[in-house]
This record gives sequence, C-alpha cells and structure tokens, in this order.
Amino acid sequence: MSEAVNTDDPRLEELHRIMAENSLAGHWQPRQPAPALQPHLWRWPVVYSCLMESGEVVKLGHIDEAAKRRTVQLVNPGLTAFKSTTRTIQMSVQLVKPGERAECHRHTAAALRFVVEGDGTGFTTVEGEEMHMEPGDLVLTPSWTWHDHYNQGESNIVWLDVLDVHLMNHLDANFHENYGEGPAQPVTKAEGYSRHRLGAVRPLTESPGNHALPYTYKWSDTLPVLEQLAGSSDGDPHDGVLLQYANPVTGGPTMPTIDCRVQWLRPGESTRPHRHTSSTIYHVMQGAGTTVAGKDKNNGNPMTWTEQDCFVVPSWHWHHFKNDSQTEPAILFSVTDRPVLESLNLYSEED
Ligand code: GTQ
Ligand code: FE2
Repeated sequence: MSEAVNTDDPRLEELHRIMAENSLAGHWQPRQPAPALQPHLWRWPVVYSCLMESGEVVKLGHIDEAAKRRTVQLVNPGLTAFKSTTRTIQMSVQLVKPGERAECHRHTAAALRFVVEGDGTGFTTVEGEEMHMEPGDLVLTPSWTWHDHYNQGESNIVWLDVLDVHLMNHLDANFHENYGEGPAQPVTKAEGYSRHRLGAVRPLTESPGNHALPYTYKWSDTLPVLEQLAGSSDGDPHDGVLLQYANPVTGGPTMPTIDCRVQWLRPGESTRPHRHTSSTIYHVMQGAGTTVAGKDKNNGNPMTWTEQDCFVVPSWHWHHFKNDSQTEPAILFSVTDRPVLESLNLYSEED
C-alpha cells in the first residue's frame, strides 16, 4: 500500500470492511495479479498419445453431452484456471474415428480446423456443404455457421481446432445452439461450392463486409505458393517466407478475430527478433528448429520443436526462429489474434 494511505488510521480498516461488504474496493487496495500468458511448447508425441487414449476411453457423445466432441485442449501453464491456450484463442486436437459423427451445432465463437491426419474421406459439413479434409487443409466454420463432422472412411481423422471462445467469454458474447433436427444438417450444396462462389470470378453481389464465410484452403493450392516464393524471394526478415490465408473476398484477415498464416524457413535460416501486441500459436508442419521467446530481446526461452509440435509466443515477447536443419525447409502453420488488436487500434510492433 502506498505511503499516502495511513494504515494506522483505524477508520481505514473500517472503510475497507464496509466497502467489501458492499462489493466495493479502493483503487489503493491490492488485487490478485492477472496470471501471465507464458511461452510454451507442447510436444506432439505426448499430445497424440493422450488423444489416442481418449479415443479408447471417451465415447463420442450426443450434442447435449459433455463429450459431444473428443478433443484434447492445449492449456497454457499461465492460464490453467481458464483451461485456455491464450487469453483469446483455444487450440485443441480433435479425433474422429471411423464411422463416428460429431453432431451438428453452431456458436458465436468462430472456429477453424487444420487437418493433421486423415485420408481425405472425412469431412465437416458447414452450412450445407461437405468440406473434405486432407492433411494441411484449412476449413473455416465462421461465427454462427452450422457444422458437424463425419468420418466415413477407414482411418482416424485428426485435426487442430482453433476457436476464439475465450475472447467470446470475455465479451459475454459466447452463445450456442444445437441443431434441432437430427445429428447432421442436410447437404444442400455441391462440393466446392464456397471455393467457387468466393473465387476470383464471383458474383458481383458478393460483399460480406469483414464477415467470414465458410471456406476451405486446400494444402495442394498452398504448398506450391510456398515452394515458388521460397525459390524466388527473400521473404520477411522476422518470419521467412510468410503467407496469409486471406479472406478471399476482402483480402483481409482469415476471420474478423483470427488470422491464419503459414511460413517457410529455408535450411539453416535464422530470423531477426521482433515483438508485437498479438499472441500467436504455432504448429510445426514440417522440419525441426528453435524459437526463442522472452521478455528480453537477447535472452529468451528456447523452444526446440519438431514435426507436429505446437507452441505459443505471447503478446509483446521478443521472438525469432531458426531452422536447425542445413538441408530441409521447416514449415509452420500459425494462428494469431492480431485482427482483434488491429481493429481496436491496439496493434503495434517493434524490432
Ligand atoms: O468441433 O464443433 O474444439 O464446438 C471446441 C468446440 C471443437 C467443434 C472444439 C467445438 C468444436
Ligand atoms: Fe463447434
């Protein structure tokens, strides 16, 4: 307590007591420090073995049951009370076994799926369209869009779920609704509908504002862009060759609250440190390397990653990347809350 507050004055204690009884407090009184988001690395073999074990012991439930989805959630050690990956975003890993269906619902939280494992026969139906899921594909289920998942194949399908659910909770804007007419919504659109309708040739009337619409970014379209740029451009000094999964109509962020990126670090490449007021969660698609993240520019916590690992770089932490291989590129998929900070004029960056 500051010196200006005379703690010997018995009236002060009485004031504190009366205020506490009436749900009031003085600015001069201490409070619990907010828990800090920490840099953290989740090693894939541990995540994956827990997910596979959950496939044995957790039966996928109906839509009104707690196990309506079978996911293992990445919990930041600083945010265990919230069970959350960052303050805004949740990243989890979901398993749908052959023959299983995760039933239909919708919520205000925007979600995306980034496919890690599967033979392409599994799909998420979004607003009446089956979006088939092959490794590396990114499927958007934006705010308030109906979605259900079905694995009609013979092998497991595993993907990363990313939702802005914690932001929704902070804003008291987290609402959801179960589909009332059965476990799955009807399929009303041809496969590829959204990608075609929102492509470079599209109806003149297509003007979603900064709204995101259902969409799939195929890895088979993304990888050639990375490969071509890696061979022909210098890339970004902080991130190597960096691509944004742009909203196909506006060219802006992937969704209003979450931007998705993919980056390519050349063999042996080392990037320059920078920091910014947005938090990022990474997933290693390919390769092995080190990300140093910390509050000091030259003294961070090295996170040494390999394929499929996930890690967090918190807001305003200096960070840089190194591809530890001299022969192979490294590819990182990432999600960030940067669009939220930008839309509130709170985004800034330093290097
Ligand atoms: O697949 O619909 O990880 O609603 C969390 C909430 C996945 C889903 C999550 C969800 C889903
Ligand atoms: Fe959902």
